[in-house]
Amino acid sequence: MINVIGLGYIGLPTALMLAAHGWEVVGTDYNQEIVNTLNLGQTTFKEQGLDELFHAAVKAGIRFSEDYMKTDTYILSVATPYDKLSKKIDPQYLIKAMQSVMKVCTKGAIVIIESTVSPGTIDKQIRPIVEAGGFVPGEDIHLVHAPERIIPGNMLYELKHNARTIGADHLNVGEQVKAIYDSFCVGEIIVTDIKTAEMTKVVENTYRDINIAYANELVKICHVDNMDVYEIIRIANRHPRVNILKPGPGVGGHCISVDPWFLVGDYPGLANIILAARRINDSMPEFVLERIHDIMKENGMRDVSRVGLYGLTYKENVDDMRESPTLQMLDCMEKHLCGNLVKIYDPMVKEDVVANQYYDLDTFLGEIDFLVILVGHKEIIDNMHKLKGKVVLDTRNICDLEGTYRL
Ligand code: SAJ
Repeated sequence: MINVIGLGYIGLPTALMLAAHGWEVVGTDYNQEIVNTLNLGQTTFKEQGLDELFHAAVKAGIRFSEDYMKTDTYILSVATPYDKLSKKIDPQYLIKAMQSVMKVCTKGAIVIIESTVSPGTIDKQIRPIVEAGGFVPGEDIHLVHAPERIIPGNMLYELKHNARTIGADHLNVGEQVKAIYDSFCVGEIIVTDIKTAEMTKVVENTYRDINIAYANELVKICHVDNMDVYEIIRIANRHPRVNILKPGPGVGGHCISVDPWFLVGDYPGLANIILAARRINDSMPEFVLERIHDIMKENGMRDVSRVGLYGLTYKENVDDMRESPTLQMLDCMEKHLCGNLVKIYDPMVKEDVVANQYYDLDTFLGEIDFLVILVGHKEIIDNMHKLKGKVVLDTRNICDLEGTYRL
């Protein structure tokens, strides 16, 4: 039996996938609401194909509980937030989960950590918990790091097709864990040591952050001399060895905007490009605000309440708002007392998270003259024709209406 601990964005799909592929699975979460919702037959977040997989897993016998199980295999996919001040990882949930596992597990158990951690965390913070439990790590209890790599919006496809890394102390344990993932994953599975697996995961997300920062820096450079950054990137990317990512209003989400800080925090003075990239990406929400201000001026607009921000989530077609550039923009706007005046709308977010009400697209568009597209949800792409006659600032380069402003 596999006990998957932490039923969030990663743990839930992983647990469901395992159950749908023949494993006996119990999903555990300390959050009673999540467990209750799942036990009532509903999923807890939106993701392409998740509901179908959920039903298949339920049919296959998956169970959900607040309790940890006595078994031989655990997968830990709990949140690993970072401390905004120190910019270091905060492993409190992982530590608590590990301590709870130690109370129920027996000799020979394998504990697979999927949560992203900064390099060295498992050695420094998790091994001692195994020892405190009266076990010898690597002999009685086997620690494994199998960092998740799936992208929100296309999680289930990537869970099946992406290559994976498995870090273990002993090759035979790595191979044993590989066999578990092999049951549903057709991608390559690479077995290595734990620290290499930890570092590789952080390096991947940092690479993407740096590449996006380059695109965002180009936006600012091109803006000075009125050059078309999108055309420049499009042509540059025709070079066989160039692939610049897309500029945007900033980098959000709980991964790309967080993981690079682990390297900055642990290697100050060395992680220089990484730090510069973080700063560039973090400066984008303010850059967008400056653009809004300039465009209002150019069009003789004064009334902030006729400005509408489209998109609250950190990226398109997901319902996750963590570290979202729009929320960062609203923070800056609050300082200028206009954050609660602008209209905000996001079809993926059903709760009233900011001062604004929830609108449908038509009502929202009816109340504004100036639309700022911050997230390229499918809904807005399908309804571009409704934007005719409005001033539009498109931060995602998805709108082809004449006269549209871009970054
Ligand atoms: N973004 C841009 N321009 C781009 C691509 C993204 O501005 O060209 C922005 C997005 O709008 C978003 C942020 O960057 O605000 C991050 O989005 P993303 O789609 O790049 O990545 P995440 O955070 O959804 O998922 C990443 C993935 N990592 C990599 O691609 C290296 C995923 O594979 C990881 O599993 C995930 O982080 C994670 O959990 O670590």
